[in-house]
Amino acid sequence: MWRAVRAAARSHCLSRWHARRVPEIHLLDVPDPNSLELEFSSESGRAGNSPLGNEVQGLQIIKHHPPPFDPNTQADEAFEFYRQNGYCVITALSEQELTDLNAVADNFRKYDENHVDVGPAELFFPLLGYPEFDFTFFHPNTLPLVQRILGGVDVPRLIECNYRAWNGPESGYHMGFHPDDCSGGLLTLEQRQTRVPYGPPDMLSTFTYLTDVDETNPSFAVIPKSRRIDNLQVLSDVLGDEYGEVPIHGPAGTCCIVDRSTIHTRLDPLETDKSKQQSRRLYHHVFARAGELYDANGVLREGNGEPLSDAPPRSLAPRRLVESEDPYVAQMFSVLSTTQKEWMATGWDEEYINKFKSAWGGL
Ligand SMILES: O=C(O)CCC(=O)C(=O)O
Ligand SMILES: [Fe+2]
Repeated sequence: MWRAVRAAARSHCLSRWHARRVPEIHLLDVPDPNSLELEFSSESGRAGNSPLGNEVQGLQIIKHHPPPFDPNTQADEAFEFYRQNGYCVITALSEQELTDLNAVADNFRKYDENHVDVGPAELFFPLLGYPEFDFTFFHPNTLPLVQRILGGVDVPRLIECNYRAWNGPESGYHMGFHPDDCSGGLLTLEQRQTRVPYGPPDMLSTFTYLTDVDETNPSFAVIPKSRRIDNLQVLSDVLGDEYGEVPIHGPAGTCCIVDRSTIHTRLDPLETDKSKQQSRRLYHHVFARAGELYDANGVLREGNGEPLSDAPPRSLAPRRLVESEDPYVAQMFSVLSTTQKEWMATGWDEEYINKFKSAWGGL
Protein backbone atom coordinates (compact mmCIF):
# COMPACT_ATOMS: atom_id res chain seq x y z
CA MET A 1 0.00 0.00 0.00
CA TRP A 2 2.98 2.29 0.43
CA ARG A 3 2.69 4.57 -2.54
CA ALA A 4 5.80 4.89 -4.64
CA VAL A 5 7.72 8.07 -3.91
CA ARG A 6 7.64 9.89 -7.17
CA ALA A 7 10.90 11.31 -8.39
CA ALA A 8 9.04 14.28 -9.83
CA ALA A 9 8.93 15.78 -6.36
CA ARG A 10 12.61 16.38 -6.54
CA SER A 11 12.19 19.10 -9.15
CA HIS A 12 12.23 21.56 -6.28
CA CYS A 13 15.30 21.78 -4.09
CA LEU A 14 14.31 21.81 -0.44
CA SER A 15 17.35 23.76 0.56
CA ARG A 16 16.42 26.84 -1.46
CA TRP A 17 15.53 28.39 1.91
CA HIS A 18 19.25 28.66 2.65
CA ALA A 19 19.53 31.57 0.26
CA ARG A 20 16.91 33.62 2.11
CA ARG A 21 17.81 33.29 5.78
CA VAL A 22 16.63 36.30 7.73
CA PRO A 23 18.19 37.81 10.82
CA GLU A 24 16.59 36.79 14.08
CA ILE A 25 13.90 39.23 15.20
CA HIS A 26 13.19 39.72 18.87
CA LEU A 27 9.47 40.27 18.99
CA LEU A 28 9.67 40.54 22.75
CA ASP A 29 11.24 43.96 22.25
CA VAL A 30 8.35 45.47 20.35
CA PRO A 31 5.14 46.77 21.90
CA ASP A 32 2.15 44.54 21.35
CA PRO A 33 -0.57 46.41 19.48
CA ASN A 34 -3.07 43.74 20.45
CA SER A 35 -2.82 44.36 24.16
CA LEU A 36 -6.38 45.03 25.07
CA GLU A 37 -8.31 45.44 28.26
CA LEU A 38 -10.44 42.32 28.23
CA GLU A 39 -13.42 40.67 29.74
CA PHE A 40 -12.85 36.93 29.66
CA SER A 41 -15.23 35.38 27.21
CA SER A 42 -17.43 32.61 28.50
CA GLU A 43 -18.57 30.99 25.26
CA SER A 44 -15.88 29.81 22.93
CA GLY A 45 -15.47 27.78 19.77
CA ARG A 46 -18.06 27.56 17.01
CA ALA A 47 -21.10 27.42 19.30
CA GLY A 48 -20.52 30.87 20.77
CA ASN A 49 -19.67 32.44 17.44
CA SER A 50 -22.95 32.19 15.56
CA PRO A 51 -25.04 34.73 17.52
CA LEU A 52 -27.30 35.34 14.49
CA GLY A 53 -28.07 31.60 14.09
CA ASN A 54 -26.24 28.60 12.69
CA GLU A 55 -27.04 29.53 9.09
CA VAL A 56 -25.52 33.00 9.43
CA GLN A 57 -21.75 33.29 9.60
CA GLY A 58 -20.52 35.81 12.15
CA LEU A 59 -21.99 39.29 12.49
CA GLN A 60 -22.02 39.88 8.72
CA ILE A 61 -19.72 42.89 9.01
CA ILE A 62 -17.59 42.30 5.92
CA LYS A 63 -14.38 44.27 5.39
CA HIS A 64 -11.50 43.83 2.96
CA HIS A 65 -7.74 43.49 3.16
CA PRO A 66 -5.22 45.45 1.05
CA PRO A 67 -3.83 43.75 -2.09
CA PRO A 68 -1.47 40.83 -1.36
CA PHE A 69 2.05 41.93 -0.43
CA ASP A 70 4.98 40.88 -2.61
CA PRO A 71 7.24 39.03 -0.13
CA ASN A 72 10.33 39.95 -2.17
CA THR A 73 9.81 43.70 -2.13
CA GLN A 74 7.33 44.25 0.71
CA ALA A 75 8.43 41.83 3.42
CA ASP A 76 8.64 44.60 6.02
CA GLU A 77 5.15 45.86 5.15
CA ALA A 78 3.74 42.33 5.33
CA PHE A 79 5.39 41.76 8.71
CA GLU A 80 4.11 45.05 10.10
CA PHE A 81 0.60 44.30 8.81
CA TYR A 82 0.78 40.92 10.53
CA ARG A 83 1.94 42.55 13.76
CA GLN A 84 -1.01 44.91 13.74
CA ASN A 85 -3.70 42.46 12.67
CA GLY A 86 -2.60 38.89 13.45
CA TYR A 87 -2.57 37.96 9.75
CA CYS A 88 -1.13 39.10 6.43
CA VAL A 89 -1.71 38.20 2.79
CA ILE A 90 1.15 37.63 0.33
CA THR A 91 1.71 36.30 -3.17
CA ALA A 92 3.41 32.92 -2.71
CA LEU A 93 3.32 30.55 -5.68
CA SER A 94 4.47 30.83 -9.29
CA GLU A 95 2.39 29.70 -12.27
CA GLN A 96 4.55 26.59 -12.67
CA GLU A 97 4.21 25.66 -9.00
CA LEU A 98 0.43 26.06 -9.26
CA THR A 99 0.28 23.89 -12.36
CA ASP A 100 2.35 21.19 -10.66
CA LEU A 101 0.41 21.16 -7.39
CA ASN A 102 -2.97 21.23 -9.12
CA ALA A 103 -1.89 18.24 -11.20
CA VAL A 104 -1.08 16.39 -7.98
CA ALA A 105 -4.42 17.39 -6.47
CA ASP A 106 -6.21 16.18 -9.60
CA ASN A 107 -4.77 12.77 -8.81
CA PHE A 108 -5.75 12.54 -5.13
CA ARG A 109 -9.08 10.96 -5.91
CA LYS A 110 -7.79 8.71 -8.67
CA TYR A 111 -5.01 7.27 -6.54
CA ASP A 112 -7.01 7.01 -3.39
CA GLU A 113 -10.49 5.95 -4.44
CA ASN A 114 -9.87 2.40 -3.23
CA HIS A 115 -8.95 3.17 0.33
CA VAL A 116 -9.70 6.78 1.24
CA ASP A 117 -13.06 8.43 1.33
CA VAL A 118 -11.99 12.06 1.05
CA GLY A 119 -15.58 13.23 1.61
CA PRO A 120 -17.32 16.22 0.11
CA ALA A 121 -15.10 18.75 1.88
CA GLU A 122 -12.03 16.91 0.62
CA LEU A 123 -9.96 17.27 3.77
CA PHE A 124 -6.86 15.38 2.76
CA PHE A 125 -3.37 14.89 4.26
CA PRO A 126 -0.74 14.68 1.52
CA LEU A 127 2.39 14.56 3.69
CA LEU A 128 3.14 10.83 3.57
CA GLY A 129 2.11 9.98 0.05
CA TYR A 130 2.79 13.11 -1.96
CA PRO A 131 6.38 14.41 -1.75
CA GLU A 132 5.44 16.89 -4.47
CA PHE A 133 4.28 19.08 -1.55
CA ASP A 134 7.64 19.00 0.27
CA PHE A 135 8.97 22.20 -1.27
CA THR A 136 6.00 24.17 0.05
CA PHE A 137 7.22 23.88 3.67
CA PHE A 138 10.45 25.67 2.76
CA HIS A 139 9.14 28.03 0.14
CA PRO A 140 11.33 31.16 -0.11
CA ASN A 141 8.24 33.38 -0.37
CA THR A 142 6.69 32.13 2.86
CA LEU A 143 9.33 30.60 5.16
CA PRO A 144 11.25 33.84 5.87
CA LEU A 145 8.04 35.52 7.05
CA VAL A 146 7.07 32.45 9.08
CA GLN A 147 10.53 32.52 10.69
CA ARG A 148 10.29 36.23 11.40
CA ILE A 149 6.81 36.04 12.91
CA LEU A 150 7.69 33.03 15.06
CA GLY A 151 10.79 34.85 16.28
CA GLY A 152 13.75 33.08 14.70
CA VAL A 153 15.17 31.09 11.82
CA ASP A 154 15.45 27.92 13.87
CA VAL A 155 12.07 27.88 15.61
CA PRO A 156 9.44 26.81 13.01
CA ARG A 157 8.30 23.17 13.19
CA LEU A 158 5.85 21.80 10.65
CA ILE A 159 3.14 19.93 12.56
CA GLU A 160 0.32 19.57 10.02
CA CYS A 161 -0.26 19.82 6.29
CA ASN A 162 -3.73 19.41 4.87
CA TYR A 163 -5.40 20.05 1.55
CA ARG A 164 -9.05 21.14 1.25
CA ALA A 165 -11.35 21.60 -1.65
CA TRP A 166 -14.90 22.93 -1.99
CA ASN A 167 -16.77 21.65 -4.98
CA GLY A 168 -20.11 23.36 -4.88
CA PRO A 169 -23.22 22.98 -2.73
CA GLU A 170 -22.53 19.32 -1.89
CA SER A 171 -19.39 20.46 -0.06
CA GLY A 172 -21.51 22.40 2.41
CA TYR A 173 -22.06 25.88 3.79
CA HIS A 174 -22.10 27.82 7.05
CA MET A 175 -18.87 26.77 8.76
CA GLY A 176 -18.88 28.60 12.09
CA PHE A 177 -16.22 31.17 12.98
CA HIS A 178 -13.66 29.62 15.34
CA PRO A 179 -10.06 29.83 16.52
CA ASP A 180 -7.98 26.68 15.99
CA ASP A 181 -6.49 24.99 19.03
CA CYS A 182 -3.02 26.26 19.97
CA SER A 183 -0.08 24.97 21.99
CA GLY A 184 -1.29 21.36 21.99
CA GLY A 185 -3.96 22.33 24.51
CA LEU A 186 -1.36 23.33 27.11
CA LEU A 187 -2.30 27.00 27.24
CA THR A 188 -5.65 28.19 28.48
CA LEU A 189 -7.43 31.13 26.91
CA GLU A 190 -6.81 33.08 30.09
CA GLN A 191 -3.06 32.47 29.86
CA ARG A 192 -3.03 33.70 26.28
CA GLN A 193 -5.12 36.73 27.15
CA THR A 194 -3.04 37.82 30.09
CA ARG A 195 0.53 37.02 29.16
CA VAL A 196 2.93 39.88 28.51
CA PRO A 197 4.00 40.20 25.83
CA TYR A 198 1.58 38.21 23.67
CA GLY A 199 3.95 37.38 20.83
CA PRO A 200 5.42 35.53 19.13
CA PRO A 201 2.48 33.20 18.52
CA ASP A 202 2.46 29.59 19.70
CA MET A 203 1.32 28.28 16.35
CA LEU A 204 1.10 29.85 12.94
CA SER A 205 -1.00 28.71 9.96
CA THR A 206 -0.56 29.40 6.28
CA PHE A 207 -3.51 28.97 3.90
CA THR A 208 -2.42 28.98 0.23
CA TYR A 209 -4.90 29.04 -2.63
CA LEU A 210 -4.46 26.70 -5.58
CA THR A 211 -7.37 28.38 -7.38
CA ASP A 212 -8.45 31.99 -7.80
CA VAL A 213 -10.71 33.06 -4.95
CA ASP A 214 -13.14 35.97 -5.28
CA GLU A 215 -16.76 36.60 -4.33
CA THR A 216 -17.89 33.54 -6.32
CA ASN A 217 -15.83 31.13 -4.14
CA PRO A 218 -15.87 30.23 -0.48
CA SER A 219 -12.91 32.04 1.03
CA PHE A 220 -10.69 31.56 4.01
CA ALA A 221 -11.78 34.51 6.17
CA VAL A 222 -10.29 36.07 9.28
CA ILE A 223 -11.32 38.46 12.01
CA PRO A 224 -8.37 40.84 12.47
CA LYS A 225 -7.04 41.44 15.99
CA SER A 226 -8.91 38.44 17.36
CA ARG A 227 -5.93 36.37 18.48
CA ARG A 228 -6.52 37.00 22.17
CA ILE A 229 -10.29 36.67 22.17
CA ASP A 230 -12.19 33.61 20.99
CA ASN A 231 -15.69 35.08 21.00
CA LEU A 232 -16.61 37.45 18.19
CA GLN A 233 -19.37 39.23 20.12
CA VAL A 234 -16.92 40.07 22.90
CA LEU A 235 -14.36 41.12 20.31
CA SER A 236 -16.85 43.36 18.57
CA ASP A 237 -17.61 45.07 21.88
CA VAL A 238 -13.88 45.62 22.46
CA LEU A 239 -12.96 46.74 18.94
CA GLY A 240 -16.08 48.76 18.14
CA ASP A 241 -15.93 50.16 14.59
CA GLU A 242 -12.63 48.40 14.03
CA TYR A 243 -14.35 44.97 14.10
CA GLY A 244 -14.65 43.24 10.72
CA GLU A 245 -14.87 39.85 9.01
CA VAL A 246 -12.34 39.76 6.18
CA PRO A 247 -12.62 37.28 3.30
CA ILE A 248 -9.19 36.58 1.81
CA HIS A 249 -9.53 37.17 -1.92
CA GLY A 250 -6.78 36.84 -4.50
CA PRO A 251 -5.51 34.91 -7.48
CA ALA A 252 -4.30 31.32 -7.20
CA GLY A 253 -1.01 31.34 -5.31
CA THR A 254 -2.22 33.87 -2.72
CA CYS A 255 -1.26 32.91 0.84
CA CYS A 256 -2.65 34.10 4.16
CA ILE A 257 -0.26 33.78 7.11
CA VAL A 258 -2.22 33.87 10.36
CA ASP A 259 -1.83 33.28 14.08
CA ARG A 260 -3.59 29.95 14.64
CA SER A 261 -5.60 31.44 17.48
CA THR A 262 -7.11 34.14 15.22
CA ILE A 263 -10.86 33.64 14.70
CA HIS A 264 -11.49 32.43 11.15
CA THR A 265 -13.76 30.33 8.99
CA ARG A 266 -14.45 29.11 5.49
CA LEU A 267 -16.79 31.94 4.50
CA ASP A 268 -19.59 31.06 2.09
CA PRO A 269 -19.36 32.73 -1.33
CA LEU A 270 -20.48 36.37 -1.16
CA GLU A 271 -22.26 35.57 -4.43
CA THR A 272 -25.43 33.92 -3.16
CA ASP A 273 -26.69 32.67 -6.54
CA LYS A 274 -25.61 29.02 -6.32
CA SER A 275 -25.40 28.65 -10.08
CA LYS A 276 -22.61 31.26 -10.10
CA GLN A 277 -20.60 29.77 -7.23
CA GLN A 278 -17.27 28.18 -8.13
CA SER A 279 -15.03 25.55 -6.59
CA ARG A 280 -11.93 26.26 -4.57
CA ARG A 281 -8.73 24.47 -3.50
CA LEU A 282 -6.18 25.35 -0.83
CA TYR A 283 -3.50 23.80 1.29
CA HIS A 284 -2.98 24.57 4.95
CA HIS A 285 0.25 24.33 6.93
CA VAL A 286 0.53 24.56 10.71
CA PHE A 287 3.84 25.56 12.27
CA ALA A 288 4.60 25.30 15.97
CA ARG A 289 7.13 27.63 17.58
CA ALA A 290 9.90 25.66 19.27
CA GLY A 291 12.39 26.97 21.81
CA GLU A 292 12.02 28.42 25.28
CA LEU A 293 10.44 31.82 25.74
CA TYR A 294 10.06 33.80 28.92
CA ASP A 295 7.26 36.19 29.72
CA ALA A 296 8.08 39.69 30.92
CA ASN A 297 7.70 38.46 34.53
CA GLY A 298 10.47 35.91 33.96
CA VAL A 299 8.16 32.88 33.87
CA LEU A 300 8.87 30.25 31.21
CA ARG A 301 6.02 30.14 28.74
CA GLU A 302 4.13 26.88 28.39
CA GLY A 303 3.20 25.29 25.10
CA ASN A 304 6.49 25.79 23.28
CA GLY A 305 6.90 23.48 20.29
CA GLU A 306 3.98 21.17 20.96
CA PRO A 307 2.38 18.74 18.49
CA LEU A 308 -1.31 18.95 17.68
CA SER A 309 -3.86 16.66 19.22
CA ASP A 310 -3.30 13.17 17.90
CA ALA A 311 -6.75 11.62 17.57
CA PRO A 312 -6.96 10.90 14.73
CA PRO A 313 -3.34 11.55 13.73
CA ARG A 314 -3.24 14.50 11.31
CA SER A 315 0.47 15.08 11.26
CA LEU A 316 2.25 11.82 10.48
CA ALA A 317 5.49 12.76 8.74
CA PRO A 318 7.49 10.51 6.43
CA ARG A 319 10.95 9.12 7.04
CA ARG A 320 12.39 11.09 4.10
CA LEU A 321 11.73 14.33 6.03
CA VAL A 322 12.09 13.28 9.69
CA GLU A 323 15.45 11.61 8.97
CA SER A 324 16.54 13.98 6.23
CA GLU A 325 20.28 14.48 5.78
CA ASP A 326 19.61 18.21 5.59
CA PRO A 327 19.66 19.22 9.27
CA TYR A 328 17.22 22.08 8.68
CA VAL A 329 14.67 19.74 7.10
CA ALA A 330 15.06 17.22 9.94
CA GLN A 331 14.69 20.03 12.48
CA MET A 332 11.50 21.23 10.77
CA PHE A 333 10.01 17.77 11.34
CA SER A 334 11.27 17.22 14.88
CA VAL A 335 8.11 17.94 16.89
CA LEU A 336 6.59 14.48 16.90
CA SER A 337 3.17 13.29 18.00
CA THR A 338 2.71 10.19 20.15
CA THR A 339 1.52 8.17 17.16
CA GLN A 340 4.51 9.34 15.13
CA LYS A 341 6.90 8.20 17.87
CA GLU A 342 5.15 4.85 18.14
CA TRP A 343 5.37 4.39 14.38
CA MET A 344 9.10 5.20 14.39
CA ALA A 345 9.62 2.75 17.27
CA THR A 346 8.33 -0.02 14.97
CA GLY A 347 11.12 0.81 12.52
CA TRP A 348 8.69 2.71 10.26
CA ASP A 349 6.54 -0.41 9.77
CA GLU A 350 3.80 0.46 7.25
CA GLU A 351 1.42 -1.96 8.91
CA TYR A 352 1.39 0.22 12.01
CA ILE A 353 -0.05 3.23 10.20
CA ASN A 354 -2.32 1.36 7.79
CA LYS A 355 -5.02 1.43 10.45
CA PHE A 356 -5.14 5.25 10.30
CA LYS A 357 -7.19 6.55 7.41
CA SER A 358 -5.64 9.99 7.89
CA ALA A 359 -2.20 8.55 7.14
CA TRP A 360 -3.31 7.91 3.59
CA GLY A 361 -5.22 11.06 2.94
CA GLY A 362 -8.69 11.53 4.35
CA LEU A 363 -10.23 11.71 7.78
O1 LIG B 1 -11.38 25.93 4.50
C1 LIG B 1 -11.19 27.04 5.01
O2 LIG B 1 -11.20 28.11 4.35
C2 LIG B 1 -10.94 27.15 6.49
C3 LIG B 1 -10.85 25.83 7.14
C4 LIG B 1 -10.51 25.93 8.60
O3 LIG B 1 -11.11 26.59 9.36
C5 LIG B 1 -9.36 25.20 9.11
O4 LIG B 1 -8.68 24.52 8.34
O5 LIG B 1 -9.09 25.26 10.31
FE1 LIG C 1 -10.09 26.33 11.45
